[in-house]
Amino acid sequence: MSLDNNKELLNVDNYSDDDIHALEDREAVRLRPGMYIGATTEKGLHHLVWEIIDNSIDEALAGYCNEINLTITTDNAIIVKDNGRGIPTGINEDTGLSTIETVFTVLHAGGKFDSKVYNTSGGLHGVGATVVNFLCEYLEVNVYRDGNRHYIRFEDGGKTVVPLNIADSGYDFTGTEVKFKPDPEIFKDTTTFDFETLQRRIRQMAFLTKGLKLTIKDERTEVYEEFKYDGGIKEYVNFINKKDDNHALFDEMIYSEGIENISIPNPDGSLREANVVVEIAMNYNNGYNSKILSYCNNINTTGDGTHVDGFKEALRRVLNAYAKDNNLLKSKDDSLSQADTWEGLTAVISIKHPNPIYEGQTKSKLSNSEARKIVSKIFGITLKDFLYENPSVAKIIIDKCITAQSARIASEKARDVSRKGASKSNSLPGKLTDCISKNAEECELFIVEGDSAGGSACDGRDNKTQAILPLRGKILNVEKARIDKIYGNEEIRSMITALGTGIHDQFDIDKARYHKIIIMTDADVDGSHITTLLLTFFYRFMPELILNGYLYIAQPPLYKVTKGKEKIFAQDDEALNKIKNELNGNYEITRNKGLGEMDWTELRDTTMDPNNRVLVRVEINDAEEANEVFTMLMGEEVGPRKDFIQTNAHYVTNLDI
Ligand code: 1YM
Repeated sequence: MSLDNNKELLNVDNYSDDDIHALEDREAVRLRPGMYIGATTEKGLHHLVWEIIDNSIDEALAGYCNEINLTITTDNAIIVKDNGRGIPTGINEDTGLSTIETVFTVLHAGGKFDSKVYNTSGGLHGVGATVVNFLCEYLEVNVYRDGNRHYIRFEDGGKTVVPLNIADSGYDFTGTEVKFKPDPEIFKDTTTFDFETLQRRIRQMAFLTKGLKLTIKDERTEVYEEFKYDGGIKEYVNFINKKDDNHALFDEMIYSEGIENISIPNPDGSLREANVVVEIAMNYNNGYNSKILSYCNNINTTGDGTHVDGFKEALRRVLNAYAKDNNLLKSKDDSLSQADTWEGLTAVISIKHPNPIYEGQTKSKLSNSEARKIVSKIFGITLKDFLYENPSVAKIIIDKCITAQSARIASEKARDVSRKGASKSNSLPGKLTDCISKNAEECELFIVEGDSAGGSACDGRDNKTQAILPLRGKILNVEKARIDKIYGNEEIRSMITALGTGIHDQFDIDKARYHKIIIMTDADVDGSHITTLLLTFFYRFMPELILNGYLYIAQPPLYKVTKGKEKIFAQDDEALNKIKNELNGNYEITRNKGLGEMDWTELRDTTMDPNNRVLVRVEINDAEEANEVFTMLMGEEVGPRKDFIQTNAHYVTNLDI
């Protein structure tokens, strides 16, 4: 739709500057929706819901609302309803429009109508209700206030079709209800909402806002769920722990909350005072992994950042001080390292910050330096008090840390040995067939199941940019092994050295020797198991690799069609059907189970050649989702795991590269 078309809709005699301005905003948003909601993919579609819910959450954080209801209707519209004060119904001085119409039709850059203290919006720019309206087929608002129901309706990307009016009266409650249907002309990929995506985020918001009741109803399937956690993030920690088979080392939850006042700059350069709110819950289980989920303003900071640094700093500092004071360390010099204090740790860190700054490629890492000090101080005091008030629990924690420390020291010795051993020859693992180029950006590492497929891959590769690392048999399950055993594992060691990045706290993405790491396994149960184990390893030890989009899964063709001497490979069922239609009769179809069923030229042409192959990029949008997924993947049932690896679209995206 062009601007000219819209001008026709105005009364040309008396259109005002404001009208023109509103139209320009609408055009700008509809022309480049990605700038406002990230993308017009399924993710962008769901972003619309977060924008509207955020206004309700804000009302809850302000203390006026204790229930939010989300409904997905049978025709894929969304209804969000809250029991807050209701959007004010008067006229806005600046716009001359009603406040309600202003909230939904004026782009408020710079926060003129942004009364929000904390920008809780799902990541991007907190662009709010107006952008949602501009991207919808229709949007209608019911505001219950002063006993009346105030109604307004917009259509065709935010044009007011029913002006604000009092529809009826006699209500004894207040609140806001927004119903909207995304415009399929904008959301070309899909306009179908995913129940699980919405449900997961609703549950997360319920954990992060204690006492707030959130409900979700899917009228397409008649599923209804309620979430309300009076214990807030304490219940979140228990929920995370319940998902795997570890048990808590003690019943007590360590819980810390506090507020600190800071000065933040206004747009005009002056300063204003505002509060940073900190909330942390943690405990330990008998496992080896740490699960630290972090949030800023209810947004999952998957890249962690200064709030998490402050937490880790305080944890190490206070545990060391307590251990020394109570003579619990073997020798006075053997301080616990940060990583020694993480084994079996589950923690949720949630801060509210009036002026958060995010960095990193995915803008998911908090970088405000004062957040580190504030979290470290507030949590440090709580932890110290907790340890002195619960000496028997303190002993359990310190013992756990000391065990981790011994394992670490043992593994460092093992690593030294392997380093010395390696430095005699080339420091790269012997099994690696490296590529010629040293420009990591163009280099690819294929991690291949088995020596024979490894051989074909070596023959079929482009030796300038493609390196091959064959793995023998199954790799260690890092979910179930402790750190010294992991470092001692031959297959894992050769992956670490080939990649060049180091792992854990020594990880450095800039040292990656390849920007594409491609897992290539057979399309059978063993193959998907190996893929799972590798994904788990990368997720636990090098999550940055995934966050930066370096990890891929190769997709060998599923079928081979033979007709006489001719062989044709089909990527999937769709491709197979096409081939069947083209060939008339007299062909044989076999399912391609292993990489070994192709010779090296076939492997090259179908699976390795960048011009032909299909790769799946591994993505993790949300650490909680990933934790859930990995627990499921590591379960005993092969069926769901296999389905997941082959079909899960949330977690992996298909790319034709
Ligand atoms: C389903 C979406 O938008 N609820 C909502 C929004 C507002 C208020 C209450 C509100 C805010 C204030 C005062 C205030 C908004 N008001 C505005 C603005 N639910 C939903 N509930 N009274 C009511 O912040 O002072 C923007 S959002 F700008 F009009 F104040």
